[in-house]
Amino acid sequence: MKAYKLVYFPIRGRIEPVRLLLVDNDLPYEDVNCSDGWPDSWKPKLAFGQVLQLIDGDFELVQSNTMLRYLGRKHDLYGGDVKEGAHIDMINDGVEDYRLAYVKLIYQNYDAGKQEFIAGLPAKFQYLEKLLKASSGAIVKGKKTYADYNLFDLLDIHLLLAPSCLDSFPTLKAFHDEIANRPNIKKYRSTDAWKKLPVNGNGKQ
Ligand code: 0HH
Repeated sequence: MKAYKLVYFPIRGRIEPVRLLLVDNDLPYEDVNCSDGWPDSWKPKLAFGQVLQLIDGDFELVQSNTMLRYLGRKHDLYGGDVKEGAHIDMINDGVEDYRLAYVKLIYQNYDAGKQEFIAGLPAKFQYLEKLLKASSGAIVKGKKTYADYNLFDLLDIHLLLAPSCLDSFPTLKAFHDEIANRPNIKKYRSTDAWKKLPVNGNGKQ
């Protein structure tokens, strides 16, 4: 199979869930660093002037959640019927809401807002805990979904911000542990290159 190309800055950022999906499912990809020549050589070529971008042969996509859904449809990670697909989308949209709040904290209000943000996490995570508990600890019971990787990454970056944030959420903690320990993902996350990769573009995490 031809390798996907992932165009982005050398950070985890919004591309990490896409990378994790590809890694876990043995789908080859190569990273293309857009720092060289940013913005002049890149912005005019990108549909909304922003990365990330996925290149699949002659097909180019931007928008991180669109990419996840595209890969989900292509590689059987979108549930078994329209209702399962909608359930997966619903959780992914919830993850996006929580990611936007995190991104706002990181880039706009880190020092002044961190403690209040952390204090508000249980009120958010209780919903995700309940949703996963209702499906035996998964987004869809017994199936991998594209949203697994987005939820995993969301939990992962929040654990960096607040290491005890999942202590009261055993279902979310088990979900995070299970994905972190899948062989391909464990190997990918154990490399020096991955450990050195900044989480966000401003060095905060
Ligand atoms: N809705 C889009 C999506 O989900 C949002 C994309 C987006 O915000 O795909 N793209 C940003 C880059 S992600 C962008 O293109 C934020 C990370 C910024 C890190 C930059 C520095 C890294 C240095 C190592 N931003 C550039 C722009 O808008 O001109």
